[in-house]
Amino acid sequence: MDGPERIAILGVPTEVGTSEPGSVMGPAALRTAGLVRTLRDLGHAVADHGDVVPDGPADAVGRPAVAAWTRALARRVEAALYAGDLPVVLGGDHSLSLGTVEGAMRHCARTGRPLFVLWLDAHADFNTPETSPSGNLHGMPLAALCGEPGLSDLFADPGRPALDPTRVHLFGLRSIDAGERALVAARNVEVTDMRHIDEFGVVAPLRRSLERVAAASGHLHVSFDIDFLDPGLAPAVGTTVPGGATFREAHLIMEMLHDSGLVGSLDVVELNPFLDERGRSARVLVELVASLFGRRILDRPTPPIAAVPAP
Ligand code: 6HN
Ligand code: MN
Ligand code: MN
Ligand code: MN
Repeated sequence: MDGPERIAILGVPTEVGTSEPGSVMGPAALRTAGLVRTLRDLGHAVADHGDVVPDGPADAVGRPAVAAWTRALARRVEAALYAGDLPVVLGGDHSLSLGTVEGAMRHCARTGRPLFVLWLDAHADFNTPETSPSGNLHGMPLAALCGEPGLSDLFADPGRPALDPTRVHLFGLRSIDAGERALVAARNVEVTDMRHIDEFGVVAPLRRSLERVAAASGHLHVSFDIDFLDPGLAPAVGTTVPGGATFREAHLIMEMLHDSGLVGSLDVVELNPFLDERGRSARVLVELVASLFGRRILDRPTPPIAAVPAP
């Protein structure tokens, strides 16, 4: 992202991955809060492609429904990237990232660029059907993408190559279930938890991650779960966890992501407008997405990585 982008907006009104209804309204709320207009005002060429339609019967539930969304969205994201667009996917619960990341993986397989995933979330979303306490699929997308057993039926091709878990960075983690915790450690997923952020801030861990992506000429997919933010700032989510990111932390992350020029695709997920207070969570998300796409206070670019002390 080093100038005006061609942005493809894709709405994914689904809540089949969660037991709390309401995130089906997420894409509409983000549009109502002015996401498209805001990105256009920043000078980008924005095409709103409307809402994705899942493959298969409209009344599917459970895993077949998640699989239907995954298939449809993966195709749409792959096509957008192939066309040179930067897909911005509006959710919808976090199970939709199965489709976004799968689409980005197929694109990266074609271009030969490695895919890196920055997962801004209170949760790890690395449960399997074995480890999940809730059975909700929005708690499992990363495990499925990384090829953990019991989830391959969610993809069009059950033999698809797995996402490399060592290229996944969990950022903002503060709620993790026992089984997924063991799995995250065993797979060497990179984790910046809230304690780390409290002790060292967001800059050092994010810079190191971005340096790694840059050195590999990678495609960075950012998956932004609204519960990464503190519930006092963004209450509109069914899985709030206290002690989330402040506006200033999140804002700085977005500015750094913009300046990196590395973001190739974005999900904004888990907004549940039914739980919002006069639209404020949706508006906060629009502000943050604007910063990721180049809104800035002054023209002060991110200083070089050398300014951050090594660990
Ligand atoms: N999310 N770990 C819990 C579960 O049910 O597996 C919560 C998952 C939250 C999902 O953040 O998208
Ligand atoms: Mn560019
Ligand atoms: Mn979450
Ligand atoms: Mn999540």
